[in-house]
Amino acid sequence: MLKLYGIGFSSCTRRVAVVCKELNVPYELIAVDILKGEQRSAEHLARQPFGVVPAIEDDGFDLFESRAIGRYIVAKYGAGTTLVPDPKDIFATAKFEQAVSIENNNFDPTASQLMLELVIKPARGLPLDAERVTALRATLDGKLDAYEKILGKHKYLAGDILTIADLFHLPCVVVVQKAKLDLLESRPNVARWYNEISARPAWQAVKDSA
Ligand SMILES: N[C@@H](CCC(=O)N[C@@H](CS)C(=O)NCC(=O)O)C(=O)O
Repeated sequence: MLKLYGIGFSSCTRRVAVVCKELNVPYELIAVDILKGEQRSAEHLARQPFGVVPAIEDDGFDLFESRAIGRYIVAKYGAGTTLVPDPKDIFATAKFEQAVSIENNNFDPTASQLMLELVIKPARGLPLDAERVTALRATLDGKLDAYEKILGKHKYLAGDILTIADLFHLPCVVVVQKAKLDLLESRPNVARWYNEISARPAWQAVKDSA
């Protein structure tokens, strides 16, 4: 069975878990507790040299970086699905690559910092930095204006078909929603997209823990 090294509450671990659930790929979650610093153990650094989670081992094949793992899982176990476009369709593939880059460059850097302030710091008993939350919120506000335009043209980020680029947002976008920053609700197309992707059974299965 695919071994997923990470921790249930981590957004990056759940980014992999949601793809597994979409495709009914069973996995064994092997705890690397980032609150205890286990990500920096020699054992984990051998599988993830940057000292973060997640990493996988699948039938002797090792991989780290949550988005690369998601794409590997679709390539290996998702034949016939549309979670990644057929590489022969160069236009759909180009739009998909665009969507993956949008998430990685325009959403995650801010949303994951909000996650740090709103989830990780409280879990470590540290106070959140309210000024930083306000600044991050303002940055994300601008980025989501662009999302609203894109999602006004088509249902999902890469077109009218759901791809893993949409799913990659889930762990952090849910934190944004829970934080009641009024960033999603105030934008009808973003709200529609968020409501649809977050209601998927795959996400419901891992929303609390991978
Ligand atoms: N780009 C990496 C980011 C991994 C990452 O930042 N993981 C976080 C948890 S979501 C982590 O391990 N944090 C612990 C630390 O930074 O010490 C990926 O997507 O796999």
